[in-house]
Amino acid sequence: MPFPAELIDRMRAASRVAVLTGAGVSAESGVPTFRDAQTGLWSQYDPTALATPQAFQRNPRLVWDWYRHRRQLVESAAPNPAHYALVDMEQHYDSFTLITQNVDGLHWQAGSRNLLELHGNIARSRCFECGAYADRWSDDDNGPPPCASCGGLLRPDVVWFGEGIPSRALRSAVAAAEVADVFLCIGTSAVVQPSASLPAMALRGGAYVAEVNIEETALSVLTHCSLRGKAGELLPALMQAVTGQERRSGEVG
Ligand code: BV8
Ligand code: ZN
Repeated sequence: MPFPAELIDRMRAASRVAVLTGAGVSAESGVPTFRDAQTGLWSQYDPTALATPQAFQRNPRLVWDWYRHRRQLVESAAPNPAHYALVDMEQHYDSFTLITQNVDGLHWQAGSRNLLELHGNIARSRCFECGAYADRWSDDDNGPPPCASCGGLLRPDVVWFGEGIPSRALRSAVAAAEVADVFLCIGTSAVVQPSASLPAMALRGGAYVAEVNIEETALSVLTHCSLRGKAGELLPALMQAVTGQERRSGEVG
């Protein structure tokens, strides 16, 4: 695919690159995006209504089981060429920050390390009462397991709607966006705040802002260029156009 010359020039000249990813970057790994119609039992629920502390307090077992279902989906998923192209990008630039809204852990699994997980990670759980982390728990059918420290209920270590983003991660994400030479928005509907404000911060900081998405989003009009297509296809092609090297797909590091 021919990329806009200015995108290639800006990416070749850049020393600081920041990337914001959303659920679309994991779609080709078979992980349903947050707004994809939920399947089976979960099709009757609005995810934004389930991903709240109120929903957990009202029905801890329902919310826990929803995350158990999503954890199982993620456990059978593997990083796709989009994740690996972002690992290449991290190794190509002196200063690279990957900011993700995803909670599936696939960026880390692919080999990304300068990674900010703004919304947490469903592979981890912590106590709803005392906040103590649990690195393992009984994964049976009895709803949220008890906290080993205080007996409270375990919850997924994700940021729910109405909860604050971890402040250190958010500060680092804002700092990276404000100084970026190039800011890429990959596979996000750019609806959820405060993540959705990062591209505008990058623009204000003078960054060249580009988007990769299969459809137009609220962000598209803000960007210098909005590439229509799948992240798993466009990102490897973009990195090849910028560096002239082809990645052997699936190789980490
Ligand atoms: C906070 C974890 C304050 C849980 C998630 C200001 C204005 C308006 C609203 C607010 C505001 N400030 C706060 C709010 C409220 C709220 C909010 O933004 N609501 C929205 C619905 C309007 N924000 C919050 O509550 C945040 N907290 O600000 O609190 C505060 C401050 C201090 C102290 C206390 C409180 C917390 C937000 C975090 C919520 N948690 N996830 C879980 O996952 O279960 S967000 C969740 O939704 C996901 O993590 C994800 O980030 C988000 C969905 O967005 P996307 O990732 O973009 O996914 P989506 O499905 O929408 O889109 C996928 C895209 O991919 C599509 O565009 C599609 O076209 C594209 N695509 C698909 N396939 C491909 C592709 N693209 C490329 N290739 C493909 N193959
Ligand atoms: Zn506890």
